[in-house]
Amino acid sequence: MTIRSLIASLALALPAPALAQSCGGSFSGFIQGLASEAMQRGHAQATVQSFFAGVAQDPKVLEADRRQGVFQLDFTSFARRLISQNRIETGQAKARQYASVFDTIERSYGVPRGILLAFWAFETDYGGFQGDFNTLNALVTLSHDCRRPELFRPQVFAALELYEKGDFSPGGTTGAWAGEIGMVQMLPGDILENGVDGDGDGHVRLKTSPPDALMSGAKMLRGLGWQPNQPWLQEIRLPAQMDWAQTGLTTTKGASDWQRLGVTPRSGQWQASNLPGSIILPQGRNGPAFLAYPNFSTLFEWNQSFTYVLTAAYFATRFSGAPVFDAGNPAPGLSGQDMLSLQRKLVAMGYDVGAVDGILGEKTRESVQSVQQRLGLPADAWPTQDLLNRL
Ligand SMILES: [Ca+2]
Repeated sequence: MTIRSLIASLALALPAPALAQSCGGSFSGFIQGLASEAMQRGHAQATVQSFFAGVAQDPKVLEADRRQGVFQLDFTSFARRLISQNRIETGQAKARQYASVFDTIERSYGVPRGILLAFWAFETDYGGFQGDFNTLNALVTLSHDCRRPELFRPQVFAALELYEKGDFSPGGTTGAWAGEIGMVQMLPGDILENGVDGDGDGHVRLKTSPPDALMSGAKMLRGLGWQPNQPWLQEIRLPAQMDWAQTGLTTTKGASDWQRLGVTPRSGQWQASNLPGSIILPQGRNGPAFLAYPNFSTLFEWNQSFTYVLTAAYFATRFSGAPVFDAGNPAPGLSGQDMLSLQRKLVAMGYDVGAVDGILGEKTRESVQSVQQRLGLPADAWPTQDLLNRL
């Protein structure tokens, strides 16, 4: 999980006392500030002291944070890297092994097993690689760092609450560099709010208990707006010509309206005739094509990356029998450097591309689509070298 869920979990944070020192300064002074705030929040001094006793800055966490977002694969390459027959078979075996857990989840939260298997696979390879960063050190390091302390500081206090419940070890809890813990990589604040003791041992153990991790992840997705018994993604076939400006997440239509425009399911029937759907063309009009239903957008609460979310959503469909996607014959994408130049040109023209980061995210896609329209090009939101040359 990334920043989006951090932002979401901010809303859960206790009303904080005025923050004397919100970031930076000497590390030991910073820890003293955290400790006194914890005591103002009502935590016992002895608890606070033992919680922060061994905390240390972790320079590797800062390195990982600075490395983020400099590289992105297109959907087809990313999907081929993350999805293998072996990974699908392992997921199917997990689905059998934990069938009763998944049945309970589907009854209680309406989140299908494929979605959870996809996140379990992508986040930690089904629990195999959960990260070995000390979680408290990671959270405190990122709170002390002045890049976005407001996102991480509440997570330190959430970890303290988990510690009081016996579900966090300052010296022993490890996970991802940004503080996510366990099989599906949840942040302390999300664990506090959504942690479920799925195996009934009295604790929420997201690192070692698949039932705990899967149920907690499902509860979180349900809370983020997942709608039970609704599809999330379906592969489609496109007509040779259509108004490409109608593709993208901002345009929604019912299946019959899409059908009238010549759009059809790649196989079988429409999964929902009564739900609004958006056409997603991750690599333009000659590449893969999907219809995204409302549940698809919920997945962005888990991870902000368009390619990650689409790949996870597609992988999830494989567990309900979807075939290997048709990769088509898309125009080659831009390199990271060219994507940066494109974004800078778009910004200079007055477009909002979000962060100028060399990544084709949702806002950059929307800007590309609109500049394509302005130039009279097929507005499929897929930037090519030709488009870059014209700007
Ligand atoms: Ca448990």
